[in-house]
Amino acid sequence: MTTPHALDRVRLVFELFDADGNGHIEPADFVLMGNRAVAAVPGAQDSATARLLDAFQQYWKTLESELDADLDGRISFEEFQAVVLSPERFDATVDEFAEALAGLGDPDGDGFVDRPEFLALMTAIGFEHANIEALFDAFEPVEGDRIPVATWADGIRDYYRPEKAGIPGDHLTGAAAE
Ligand SMILES: [Ca+2]
Ligand SMILES: [Ca+2]
Ligand SMILES: [Ca+2]
Repeated sequence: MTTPHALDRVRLVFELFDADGNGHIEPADFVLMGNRAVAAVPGAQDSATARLLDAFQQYWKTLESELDADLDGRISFEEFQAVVLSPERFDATVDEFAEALAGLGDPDGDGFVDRPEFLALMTAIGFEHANIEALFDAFEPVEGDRIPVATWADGIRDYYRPEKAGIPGDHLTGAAAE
């Protein structure tokens, strides 16, 4: 079953993926998002940057093959909503995306994502500042105001599972000041 929070997330994810805001998800949106994310972490390793760009490419290819029902090379919101019907078809893609994004947030490779990198990356992807801060806090940062890379990666995976409820990622939908 999906939950109201999950449906909010589906709408938000669609709007985020439609990075140029033209009402459809297309390859250009993923290029735009990838470039923004990479620019957000100037100190990132080339390998981490390349991995994220590949993950974005793979994400588009999976969306296209799974959801482009009318085969016009782009995903409308109607088409996108089918993502909730069988989210497991996206598991491998989301998994790699989650690892790649969280990994990019750890440029010094110590296994932790500091708040500034988290803020920069999530802002680049299109989330609102207050929501990002609330999400970071919900991940219960440890000493040094940082979170384990794995915590963030798990959070991304949960976020893309429509059946999940009461997760930290809910801070990304609606008002952040709860
Ligand atoms: Ca678009
Ligand atoms: Ca289409
Ligand atoms: Ca780090």
